[in-house]
Amino acid sequence: MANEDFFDNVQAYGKWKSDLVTTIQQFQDWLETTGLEDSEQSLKIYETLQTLKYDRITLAFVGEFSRGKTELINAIFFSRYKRRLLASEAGRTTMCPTELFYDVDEPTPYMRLLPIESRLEDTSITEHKQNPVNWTQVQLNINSPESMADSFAQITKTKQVKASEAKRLGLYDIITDQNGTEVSGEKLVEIPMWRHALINFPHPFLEQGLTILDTPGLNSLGNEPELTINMLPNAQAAIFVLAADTGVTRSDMDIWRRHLKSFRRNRNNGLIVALNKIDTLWDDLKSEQEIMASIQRQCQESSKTLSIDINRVFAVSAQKALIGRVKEDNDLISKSNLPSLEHVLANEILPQKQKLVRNTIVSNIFDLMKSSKAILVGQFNSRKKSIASLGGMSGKSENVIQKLLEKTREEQKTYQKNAESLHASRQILLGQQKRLNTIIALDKLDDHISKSRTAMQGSWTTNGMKTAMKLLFDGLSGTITEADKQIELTNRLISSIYTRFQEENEETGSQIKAKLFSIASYKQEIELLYEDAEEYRTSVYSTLTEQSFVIKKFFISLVSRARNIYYQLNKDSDSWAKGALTPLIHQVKAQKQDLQLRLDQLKKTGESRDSLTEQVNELTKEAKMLQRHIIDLNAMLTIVTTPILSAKSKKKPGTKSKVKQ
Ligand SMILES: Nc1nc2c(ncn2[C@@H]2O[C@H](COP(=O)(O)OP(=O)(O)OP(=O)(O)O)[C@@H](O)[C@H]2O)c(=O)[nH]1
Ligand SMILES: [Mg+2]
Repeated sequence: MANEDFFDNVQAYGKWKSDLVTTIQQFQDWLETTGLEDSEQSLKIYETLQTLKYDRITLAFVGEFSRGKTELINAIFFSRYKRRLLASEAGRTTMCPTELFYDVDEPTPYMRLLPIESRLEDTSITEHKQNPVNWTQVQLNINSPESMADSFAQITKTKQVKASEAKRLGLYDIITDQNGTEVSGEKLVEIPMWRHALINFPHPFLEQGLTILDTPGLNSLGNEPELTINMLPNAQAAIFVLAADTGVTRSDMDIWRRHLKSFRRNRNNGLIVALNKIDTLWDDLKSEQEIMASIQRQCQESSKTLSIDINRVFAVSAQKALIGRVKEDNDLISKSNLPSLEHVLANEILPQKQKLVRNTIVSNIFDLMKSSKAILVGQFNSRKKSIASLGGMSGKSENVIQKLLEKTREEQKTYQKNAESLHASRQILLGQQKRLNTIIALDKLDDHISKSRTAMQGSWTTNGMKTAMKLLFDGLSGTITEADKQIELTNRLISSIYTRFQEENEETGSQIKAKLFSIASYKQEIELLYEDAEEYRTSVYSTLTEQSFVIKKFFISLVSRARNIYYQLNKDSDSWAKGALTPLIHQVKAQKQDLQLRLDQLKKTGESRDSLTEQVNELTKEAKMLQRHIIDLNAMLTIVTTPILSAKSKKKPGTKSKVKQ
């Protein structure tokens, strides 16, 4: 009994992505063939393809040490290696946060380890990731599970350093002996060897865009603010691991409160609780019912203590599931109950995120396709009309044709006026976008950052940090309010341009809708960041006395997430403003071609009626070709709008697969 559901779902997502990439590439070729290609569209297509290529779903395993997080990862993802791949032992085992993923730009498997000493620098882990030279690289031999397990053992490595050094690294505040007396700075203490581990590994799940984040227990979590401020809030799903033999302890609650806040705030979306080690409750002297009842009781207690729906709590045994899968013992796997956790992961947790990705990508590409389709349909209709009118023209006098020519020239003048006014509107719009760019420029953010940094100079203390944070967030919300006003103006301008266009072009105009921009989601992101930061700030001071170090790290993580939000806002608003009038510009271009075509025909007819049949033939050929292009585009539209077929939907009898095979 393998974890088929989970596997199928991740596979289905991967297949959906690769079909979509193929279709988007076909669309790019199609645009070239039909002559509709332009640089803005190409850029949007390129960005969408990049988003798909680098899209990742992060599933984090969080919990106090020794609850079985790593054992769960081994059982869910790596049982096919028929051994325990990642080290899982009694006591503290995983010494640094570990990300397992597939690096699309670097197919050779590797493990990169960031030395613990890097904590002394003002560089965030996110920044370090861009620069492999700062990491110690270990090649992985994926054909030998033994050698891989050996390499992965690095993650558990510690080393002995003087207490003063550990303190300098911010890993301990006051170091005391068993009697509670402060130890001398010369005494040797044990610290993790690495600060962070990256494992690039061609596992089918990881290749489909899944990242697994294994985290160490409480102390290490608190020591690396970047985990709380950046990595965990950015994960799409998390499994909080408890153990049946300990119940919910105070430190479990601490982690739940401090590190899973982003999920809890979101009505526990994407969050699952694993009550692990239920095998410790198995007892040959008790009946099956008694054991079940005691497990059920523990689940209920945990659900109540954590205020999470009981359906989100899964009593499992990671260890027995792993043994069961290694030994192919289906009864044991089933008794471990891991398949039911995997089922929810596969059919509810992952699809939530997949839907989000799908909605953004599909809406981008769908709009481009619809706008192109409208143009081709317009061209097709105009050919049809021309064919009909040419048919009636054979008996017409020179005079009538002359009149028609004049009428078309009049239309051409109106078109010219429309085109000029659209061009002028575009210039105004670009001017407004420039103003928005100035308001939200990254340099401006850097200004706020440096002001708040200055406010802290020399006082990396609780109060210093409080003032600095206030300065930073006041600056950020001021900018957002200013940007909001500017966006409102631009939205109004765009709406009025579209309304005018629709009034002037009754036939085609009504099919195109203006796309407006909203800053609400970025504003919310900033607010969430503030909440996370406040929570971290107030909680960390009660546990650490060596504050300046953690505050520094905390500030760096905070700034890094704020910069990401700003960067995204800049990128999205720019791409929106640049593309806001594209559908209208396309329509106008199509009108121009149409008018020119009609003029040419009338001229030819005026010169000789004999050319009529030839013209009709030519137009019929063109209409057929346009029809073929439209049919091809319709097929692409169908693929783009096809839902991702989950394991569940695939298994329904009689369901027809819509995904292109
Ligand atoms: N009986 C039993 N033991 C388990 C189970 N899962 C894990 N363990 C054991 O518990 C110990 C800790 O497991 P780990 O997977 O290392 O725990 P962890 O949560 O990753 O701990 P850290 O890495 O230190 O944060 C190991 O000895 C595991 O074999 C289980 O389901 N049942
Ligand atoms: Mg572990």
